[in-house]
Amino acid sequence: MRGKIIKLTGGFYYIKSGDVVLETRARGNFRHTKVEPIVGDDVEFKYEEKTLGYIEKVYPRKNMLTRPKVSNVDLVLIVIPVMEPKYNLVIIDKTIIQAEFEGVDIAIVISKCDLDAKAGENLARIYENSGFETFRVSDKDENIDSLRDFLKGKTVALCGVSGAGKSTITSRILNKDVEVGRVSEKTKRGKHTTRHTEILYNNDIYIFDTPGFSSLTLKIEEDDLKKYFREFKDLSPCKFNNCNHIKEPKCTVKDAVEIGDIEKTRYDNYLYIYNELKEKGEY
Ligand SMILES: Nc1nc2c(ncn2[C@@H]2O[C@H](COP(=O)(O)OP(=O)(O)OP(=O)(O)O)[C@@H](O)[C@H]2O)c(=O)[nH]1
Ligand SMILES: [Mg+2]
Ligand SMILES: [Zn+2]
Repeated sequence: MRGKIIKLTGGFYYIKSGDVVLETRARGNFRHTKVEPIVGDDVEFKYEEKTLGYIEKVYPRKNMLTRPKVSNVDLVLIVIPVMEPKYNLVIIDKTIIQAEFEGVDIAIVISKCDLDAKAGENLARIYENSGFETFRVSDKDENIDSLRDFLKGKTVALCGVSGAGKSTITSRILNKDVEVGRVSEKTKRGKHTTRHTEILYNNDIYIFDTPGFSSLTLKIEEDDLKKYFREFKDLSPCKFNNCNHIKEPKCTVKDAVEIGDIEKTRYDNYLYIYNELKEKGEY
């Protein structure tokens, strides 16, 4: 039988095949398939009620993300809460870099806009000006319809810290109940309510609801970092064609930051991440 892995938990794969969801044991699958099956994989499997069966083959993947570890994704939707928990734009930009590196489309959702509409507008402006489709939403149904229209026909992976509102958004988009957590009063952090990655779906949208994370290690060279900032690309060339846009003279990126054509926070994060990658390379 052919199907799609929609969940991995407690040693079982859950495989959607047509309209039914069947369980297979995760143990031993690796031996049959050579590659470790992950959520999102289209697979060929043998099913038997008594033994639960096993996966025989993983069909070629369109792509594979490392954080969350999922495959066959059309769009990474990065969720940034205006507050509770407070966003960290360095981690957001690292998440964007990782998705750009993996070659998957990206869109941005600013969540919890009911808590601070002004902050929502400011955040949205940063990412719109940097070339990303951006939505401002809240659990009061603000813009949920236009986000749903945008997601139609897509398989979407949600990314963002614990408590950002990923499960809430999934629930609103699909009109389904999804377990939602709380943000701690004391620490203002999420409680890692979603523990495993699971695909939730309706007729025409598949959403990977994923556990939140609070750090990300990039495995790229600092000299390649500039390739993953899309707003650096539309400018006329710098004086040096290997310009890293740091201290080099006649740099059009720095000029664009100066006159406000490139968002300062994005450029500052670029410098920060560049230095971090450089230091790491010096061990
Ligand atoms: N005020 C407000 N609160 C929201 C909104 N969206 C979500 N919340 C609250 O934020 C908390 C966390 O929401 P979740 O949807 O569980 O967040 P998550 O990103 O799935 O978190 P993890 O599963 O831990 O990664 C819950 O208490 C939600 O009720 C919103 O638009 N406005
Ligand atoms: Mg969740
Ligand atoms: Zn430059």
